[in-house]
Amino acid sequence: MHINVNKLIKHGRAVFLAYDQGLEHGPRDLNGTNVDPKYIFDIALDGMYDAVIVQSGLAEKYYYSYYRDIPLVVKLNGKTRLTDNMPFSPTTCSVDRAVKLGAAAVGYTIYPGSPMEPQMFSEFAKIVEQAHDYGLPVMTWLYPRGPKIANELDTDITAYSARIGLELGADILKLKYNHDVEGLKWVVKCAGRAKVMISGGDKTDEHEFLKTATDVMKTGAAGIAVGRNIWQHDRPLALSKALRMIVHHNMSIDDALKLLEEESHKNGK
Ligand code: FBP
Repeated sequence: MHINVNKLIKHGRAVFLAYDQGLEHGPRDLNGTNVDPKYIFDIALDGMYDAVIVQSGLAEKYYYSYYRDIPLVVKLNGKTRLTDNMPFSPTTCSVDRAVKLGAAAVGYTIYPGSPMEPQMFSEFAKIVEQAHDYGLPVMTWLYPRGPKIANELDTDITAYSARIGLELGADILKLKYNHDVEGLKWVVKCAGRAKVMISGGDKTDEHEFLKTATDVMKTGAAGIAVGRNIWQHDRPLALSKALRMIVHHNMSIDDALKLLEEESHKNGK
């Protein structure tokens, strides 16, 4: 079966825009502007993102105006911050429904180290089988959490998570940045032919965010799957352009910061 990863990760590089935080974190992440999913789909379109990632509810109500222009990743599980349960993200959508919604890939979070790991592995195995039968790539969020995980950003743990994703059949791995360029090179090696994308994390200043992106792109990673650092920014399109130039064209941090300034003056967004 041919798995069509190239539709999302062209020439081995990609920038995805993630917007599942309304479920994962709740409205505390949102403001009067970015609370509207249309605002995020417009950033994905105008910012030329390689894919947009949402839960099925947002895909159903908003994606139809964008389906010709932006590949869609439908998240198939999710959880809230309102429970004290052990790290586990229940299924919220089937592969079949994601296909009907126009998905170019499906996404699933695994928490390696969670006492619920066996259940996540067996759910994930079914998802890989079903998605790959459709030729759809599977993107996996690998966020190590559980009693034996002292530091979820530890390089060995991140490398182990990457390997878990590869072994279980994921095509794209979404990992948190371990803040160690040399260590991340090892993580990317452990991921083998699965593509590594690094998540954006909490909103930070634009210099630090773009510097992280340039560091990540030195490691062999495929790109960045970012949410809050873009759509909580007051000039999301200018920042998106700078990010895209770093990921797709190896732009230096100094040139990216210059570009950000120029773009901000041009259109104010
Ligand atoms: P950000 O770039 O905003 O950090 O988004 C990345 C992401 O993986 C989201 O897709 C998800 O909602 C969130 O992080 C979950 O992070 P956590 O489990 O740490 O709250």
